[in-house]
Amino acid sequence: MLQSSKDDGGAQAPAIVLREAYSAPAFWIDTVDLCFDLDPAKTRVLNKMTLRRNPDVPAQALRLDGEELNLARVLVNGQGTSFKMDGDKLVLENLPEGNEPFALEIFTTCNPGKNTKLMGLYVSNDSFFTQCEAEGFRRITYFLDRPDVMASYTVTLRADKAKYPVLLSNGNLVEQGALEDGRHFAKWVDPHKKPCYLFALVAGQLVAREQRITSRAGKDHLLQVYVRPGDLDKTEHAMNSLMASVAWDEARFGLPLDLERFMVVATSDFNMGAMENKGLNIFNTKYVLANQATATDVDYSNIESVVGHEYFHNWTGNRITCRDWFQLSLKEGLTVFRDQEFSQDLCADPSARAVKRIEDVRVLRTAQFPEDAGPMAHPVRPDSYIEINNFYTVTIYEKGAEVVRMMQTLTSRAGFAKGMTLYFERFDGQAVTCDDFAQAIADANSDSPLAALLPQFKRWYSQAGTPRVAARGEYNAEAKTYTLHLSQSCAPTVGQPEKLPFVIPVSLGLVGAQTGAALPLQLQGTTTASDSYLFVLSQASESVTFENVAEEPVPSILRGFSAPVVLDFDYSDAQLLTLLAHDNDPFNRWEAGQRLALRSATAAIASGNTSGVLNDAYIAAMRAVLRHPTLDAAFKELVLTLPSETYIAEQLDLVDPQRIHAVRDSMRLQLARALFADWEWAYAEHQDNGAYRPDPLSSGRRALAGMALTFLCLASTESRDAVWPGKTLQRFKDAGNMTDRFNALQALVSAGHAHAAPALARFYSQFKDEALVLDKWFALQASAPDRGGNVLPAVRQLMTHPDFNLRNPNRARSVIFSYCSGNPGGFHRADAAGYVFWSERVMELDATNPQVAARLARAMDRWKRLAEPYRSAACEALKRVAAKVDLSNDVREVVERALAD
Ligand code: B3K
Ligand code: ZN
Repeated sequence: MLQSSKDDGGAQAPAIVLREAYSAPAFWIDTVDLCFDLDPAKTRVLNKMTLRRNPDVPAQALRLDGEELNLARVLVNGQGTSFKMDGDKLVLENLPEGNEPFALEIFTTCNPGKNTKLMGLYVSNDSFFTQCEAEGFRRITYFLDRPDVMASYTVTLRADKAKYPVLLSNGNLVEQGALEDGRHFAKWVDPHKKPCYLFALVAGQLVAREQRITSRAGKDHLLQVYVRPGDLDKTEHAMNSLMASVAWDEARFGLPLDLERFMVVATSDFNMGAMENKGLNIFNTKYVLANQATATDVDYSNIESVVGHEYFHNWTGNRITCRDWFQLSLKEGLTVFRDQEFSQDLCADPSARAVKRIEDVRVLRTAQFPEDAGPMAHPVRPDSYIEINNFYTVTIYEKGAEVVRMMQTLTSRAGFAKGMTLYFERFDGQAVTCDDFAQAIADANSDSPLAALLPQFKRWYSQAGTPRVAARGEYNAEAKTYTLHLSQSCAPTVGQPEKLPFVIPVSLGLVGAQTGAALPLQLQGTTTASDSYLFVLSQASESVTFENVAEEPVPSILRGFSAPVVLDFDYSDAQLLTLLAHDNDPFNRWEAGQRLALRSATAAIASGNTSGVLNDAYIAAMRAVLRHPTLDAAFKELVLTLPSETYIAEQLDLVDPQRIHAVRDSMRLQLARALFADWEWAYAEHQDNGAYRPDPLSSGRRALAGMALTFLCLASTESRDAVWPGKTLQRFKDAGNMTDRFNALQALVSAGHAHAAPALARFYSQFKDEALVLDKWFALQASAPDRGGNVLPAVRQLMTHPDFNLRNPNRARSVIFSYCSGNPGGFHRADAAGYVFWSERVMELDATNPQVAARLARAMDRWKRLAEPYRSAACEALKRVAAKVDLSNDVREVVERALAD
């Protein structure tokens, strides 16, 4: 289906873009002078460029990208010229010959008020915003819309002064003033060359929190966070996060802020989280606005990492950008790695760092591993795509970050920093490739295993799929040696039937099986020992032997999750309990608990017996963790969280979502009941009465208290005991911050207690004017545990609520995605009604916003592993969507890949 051929209707099938087909642009655009007359119904754009032919490319016509534009005029060196249209492209054949620069002037209009795709120039709440990455600039003017064309921009904005008092674009404000008829203008010059995907403008009624800072080098900068009037009291945390980001990049990588003014603007209509436009980041309000009354600890921490992420793009992405979109992970993987490191470095103690690492790995495993095993599997550097927006994936972002992390592991923290310095020395101001990046890191570390194995290491960029590492241990009690045998494999993925071995850094430790002591690791043939050892697995199978191993060890393998692989080791329950109690690597300590729970879950799913799933030893171990005198509360909360339904499903060849749901529910109830007194203790012990602070320590305490409340409500509701539900309702009413309030509400909803309905009603009336809080209210109901099929009717009802708005991506996600992707027990219905709902919503959304629709379409990625009757019903729903005639390329690519053999 994916060939570029005519289909039955005679329409052109979507074109496949191939990485191998890259060729340099035939023209360079050196300068761009844009003048906007902003009007929601008809915005006029005058685009004056200087171009020159690329001498390295044979002479040819200029083919400019455009989309949904009305073309009024084209002038070359001030003269009218002939042009033609080839589909959406504007083709100019009669351009001056030779390599001299020439002027091209293009005048177009567009309709931002009708732009429901939220790509290009659009209107949100009576203000103008832009989103150009990946290919939105062509919806603003005709251009070479590709990241390797970098130009200097001057932008003049003109608009009605009363309606649009604030006029912003990239760079520095050089001039502003009044015009006739109540209009005004502002002129901006960006001192840095940039690809057009980093262009931005904003115009509207906005107010800013401002902060002046001085860099280490003594330069002054102005930081601004723009929001709607009334939201200023929610900008302090974003500003603090921005200041922390500026300081961190200077301290850790020697990368200073390169602009006099750095602006962040929030909008409530945004397709994703945020966008790193040069000097003018545009954010979803969800990742800017927070105060303790409206935002939870999780919101605070997301804001910190997204503000960091976009800021770090200023160097990794903006100063050095991607040659083409296949190199997307060059900026995204690296920048995710940087924001992860930033959040970890902000943690005061090692256990909080470990918590962040575990959270990141949880995302990787529950979202990226399934992607790697499903129909949309692609390498970190893909080889082809139909719609690039479909490739802003967890593979490009999170697996890409793991690849960069492995480079750091193989070169050391200091070595990696040296590599980054070399990368900027070589490529600052250029559009480059993933190969260029890896080469720079390796060249700066010529003695490292990365340099020795670079071509093989780069298979992480070219081969899709999650490798599996199988390990087996042998202890020789007489010789006091321990040998670990490791082998690797990787299942075929779409278009890649055979895989070659990867370079896999395996961080190792040994824990005494009897004593629980950390055993020193002394590699055979060496004389020194250390607490852990980095083994670099590069062959299909290899072994490593340690000497002077005093007692039989339990191996602690893949410490800190040193590589994005699945580890198979046939641990006994006793061994896992030893690691859970004693491993000094917190990641593997957590992992041991997850393995134990997973083992019980899969056994119960196989046998169909849902009672008494967890054994006494596991429960005792969980009690010991919960009551542990020194472990951090956030870490305890992670250990006591059972593996998610999605993660459990990933371990099975045949997935019965209802069975998984029933087993996990029963495990939760068992934990609630067996540890009832411990949960009461934990709740009492983790109350904070001081001022609210969203730091890791206090948010960990709130998270554990919230978990305790959830379990207490659950057990009490089942046994019809009114005490804890009553206390929870009181907590909900009295809470001094949104985290505690929402945790209490969630506890009542997830227990299905009668107090839930009045609490939800009260919550709504209290927060009906807070859009982001209403999103939580919608999402909580759409992801509530299903009881007798009640969630789907509730979701349909929510869609008729006066505050529901399909056009607002946050609201659509809070209801539709929360149900289809976040509520497996409610979604996978034997009567197929969940899938019918999904297909209706995908088609409905596709008509206005294909990008958001294509995200929703991904909810069915793993349909082929479903048991009957789910499998056939899912297939039918996919076919229904695929059969729609005017489907976008975005959704078509996703559903056709899902249906392909
Ligand atoms: N670079 C943007 C993502 C753009 C998505 C376009 N479909 C945000 C980020 O990763 O920082
Ligand atoms: Zn990014």
